[in-house]
Amino acid sequence: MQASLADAPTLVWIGLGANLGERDAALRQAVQAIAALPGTQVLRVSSLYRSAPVDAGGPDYLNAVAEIATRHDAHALLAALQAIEHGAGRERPYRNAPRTLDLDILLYGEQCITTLALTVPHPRMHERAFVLQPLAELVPGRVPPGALHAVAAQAITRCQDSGWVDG
Ligand code: A4P
Ligand code: MG
Repeated sequence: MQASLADAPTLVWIGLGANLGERDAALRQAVQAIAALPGTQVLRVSSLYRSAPVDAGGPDYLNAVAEIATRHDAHALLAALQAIEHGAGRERPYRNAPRTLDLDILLYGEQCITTLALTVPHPRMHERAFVLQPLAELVPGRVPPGALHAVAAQAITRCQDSGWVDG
């Protein structure tokens, strides 16, 4: 694992979501697990947001966005995030099923990536207030003008500052 790490870190934004189980605890543990990845530092985490499911059913979600610096390439990072999801009991009975933890790579530096396993920027992020609002808190410059207005009808409430990362 260590040998595959790049010399220089890349700034990455990760979307976190959960709508089953202890949602708050799952997101906090996920942030800790990301921070424990080799060559990876969690720089900032947005507030927590409570949001109605979009294109999905089940209970309300808790969502947040984490800003990290990582020396993992994007596919290695995806694999690491999927291992964290698995550790949180994530099951995939059908598309957009309720979940104990979802970790999506929203932005990986300035890169555009299209492979079978990975599309970055995340292909649906600009349709979703639960991504755009926490992302805009951290990096307003990465949210296109008018994008927040376009999703204003989606039900979402800012809960609190996460207080998960010092600074
Ligand atoms: N994949 C491709 N690109 C990416 C990427 N940038 N980041 C592939 C992460 N994964 C990416 O994902 C399916 C496959 O997408 C992965 O194997 C990976 O190779 P998944 O997490 O297994 O399945 P999913 O969760 O059904 O897909 P995804 O893309 O996470 O779903 P969405 O479109 O993000 O929607 N409503 C609210 N309020 N809050 C939510 O968090 N989430 C969803 C999930 C729907 N509605 C929601 C929320
Ligand atoms: Mg996902």
